Amino acid sequence: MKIDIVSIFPGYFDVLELSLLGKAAKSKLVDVTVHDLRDATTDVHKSVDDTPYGGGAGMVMSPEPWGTMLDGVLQEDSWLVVPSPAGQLFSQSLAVEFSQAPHLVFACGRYEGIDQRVVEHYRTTHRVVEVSVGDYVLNGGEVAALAMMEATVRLLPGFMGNPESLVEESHEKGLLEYPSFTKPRTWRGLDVPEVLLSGNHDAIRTWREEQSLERTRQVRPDLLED
Ligand code: 6GU
Repeated sequence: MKIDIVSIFPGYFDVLELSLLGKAAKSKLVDVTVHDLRDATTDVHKSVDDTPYGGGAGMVMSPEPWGTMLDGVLQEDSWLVVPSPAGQLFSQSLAVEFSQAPHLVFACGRYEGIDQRVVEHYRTTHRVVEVSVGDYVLNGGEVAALAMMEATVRLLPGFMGNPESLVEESHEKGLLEYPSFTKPRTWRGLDVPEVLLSGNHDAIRTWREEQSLERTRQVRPDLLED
């Protein structure tokens, strides 16, 4: 899979070298390129933003540098992902969809966002998704893009040593994951649940399903609604 990222803070993505994603890049599973939006500006100050029409606080990113940059980066089969607190909520199912895309382009805005005509324009030629990573406010799309990339790339065939661990984990079945334990059997007076030592695989599976359901009921009852 090919991923391009456009940002005014390309240094944010240096962490990709250290993380799991670095492994994926080395093994040629993904090919990530980071672009500095300021390279698409034409004025001496390399300005990328301006005051909002209609007034109000903050600055809005100008459409011109975005248009110049995205015209160069987008291919016919690219999906344009625009991180935005006003987007649809990112989810495991969207990560699965992203992992099946041939080319993802993340357009990371700062300030009060990007002039909305950029999304409107590219919607006429490409699949464009405005995505939020949760109901809280970040300063820009960079951290959100990193989270979405990590969730996506680990789903690529060949990324996981053991693909079974993908099936069992939180959210893959719409429930939270059951609790996990390892040695020692007793730690600070706390014992590992007896059933996990029983060797009875049916009993273990049933216990884990119950724990998953109970955790979800306690912490995320909204996930049980449908
Ligand atoms: Cl994608 N961007 C920003 N700026 N804030 C957010 C977000 C994205 N998702 C949640 N909050």
